[in-house]
Amino acid sequence: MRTRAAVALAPGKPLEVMEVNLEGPKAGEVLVEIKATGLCHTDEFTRSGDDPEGIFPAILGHEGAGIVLEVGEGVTTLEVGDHVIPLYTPECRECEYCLSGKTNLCQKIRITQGRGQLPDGTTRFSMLDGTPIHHYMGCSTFANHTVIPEIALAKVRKDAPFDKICYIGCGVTTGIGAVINTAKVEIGARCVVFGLGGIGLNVIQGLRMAGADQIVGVDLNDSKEEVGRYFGMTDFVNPTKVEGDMVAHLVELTKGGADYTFDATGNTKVMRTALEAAHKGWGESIIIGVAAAGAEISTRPFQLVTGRVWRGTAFGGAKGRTDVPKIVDWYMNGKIEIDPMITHKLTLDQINEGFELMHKGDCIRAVVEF
Ligand code: NAD
Ligand code: DAO
Ligand code: ZN
Ligand code: ZN
Repeated sequence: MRTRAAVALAPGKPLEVMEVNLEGPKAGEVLVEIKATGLCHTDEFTRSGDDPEGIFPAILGHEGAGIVLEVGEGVTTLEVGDHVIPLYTPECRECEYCLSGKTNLCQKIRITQGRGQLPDGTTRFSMLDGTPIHHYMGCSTFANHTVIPEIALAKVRKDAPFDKICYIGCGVTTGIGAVINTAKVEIGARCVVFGLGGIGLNVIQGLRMAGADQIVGVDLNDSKEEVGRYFGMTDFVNPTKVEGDMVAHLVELTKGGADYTFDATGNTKVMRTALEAAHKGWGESIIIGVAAAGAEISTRPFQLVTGRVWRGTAFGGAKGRTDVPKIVDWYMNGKIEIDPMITHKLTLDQINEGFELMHKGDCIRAVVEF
């Protein structure tokens, strides 16, 4: 078949919206009509050419929602008409990682996914002249139709709006999951969140849901205070306005250090501040932000010797096929909010405007609707 897609032809270039060929699903694969997709910083990281592992040409996008149009041979858990959210972290439920009970990093299709291919080592997308187009994070949601392995699709309820639940495919789950699955925050905790963007605001609403007593938000941009407080932030700190040492300021504000801190900036200096603002003896700091290629983190080892813990989280530690449908229920039942975070809606033809919006302070999430 043919479908319309925004194709990343070369690093650093705007995406080009065009017709592409799409082969039908092979064994274990599913053809999905994408109804909406969010634009995430990881797409921009690859589009811009900053990602040294970026492969071109490719159809980017990993934060989508859509409908199953066709299933390949052997697919048993999905049928035509099901509503689905693609998962860049699949859940096969049979690999060593899935069975460990210790991680969400399913490795079943890891190697081919990293090469921009489906599990049989080929692509389903190609240009009209036959040149293969790579898949991206196993999802490629910047296309009206895409083919995705069955193990990388979460089946969700049919009454949930695509233009909101697509955000659960990355930002919402990453932020809330970092609180619930990775940090396992307890009622009454004191917490600090660095970076009040599309991820950090979801950390904040996760902390409110977990029953944290103090939720300090830190951002360079004062305009983030209002939206942070809306989602449950109790204190706001702009580091440019703090006189003296930022760690000392946060330790005093949290009465001895935070039980949990979260980096949602991707800045390695912020990651160090986050670790050192955690409470002596038990404070845990969770790295969510993806730092620039080749960047390294540092602190004095004595920070860890004296009981602080550094952890990282991918996709909020969520096992997608199991957890994503529950998060969709939380949204539909009013337990979490998504609508105020979808600040911009675009058509596929406007997708490059979405990447420009991302660099402006007033955009939390831009969503393309097909
Ligand atoms: P965003 O740009 O929407 O938000 C970042 C926020 O951090 C902005 O509000 C910005 O003003 C603030 N900020 C920047 N530098 C700061 C500093 N030095 N001190 C305080 N605040 C600062 O980005 P986002 O979409 O929220 O993503 C945040 C990070 O999470 C990115 O690095 C992204 O790649 C990463 N991410 C990780 C995962 C994962 O699974 N671990 C998933 C998705 C995104
Ligand atoms: O299993 O080695 C692996 C790869 C897991 C990829 C997880 C990526 C999470 C961070 C990227 C940001 C997502 C938008
Ligand atoms: Zn993302
Ligand atoms: Zn697995």
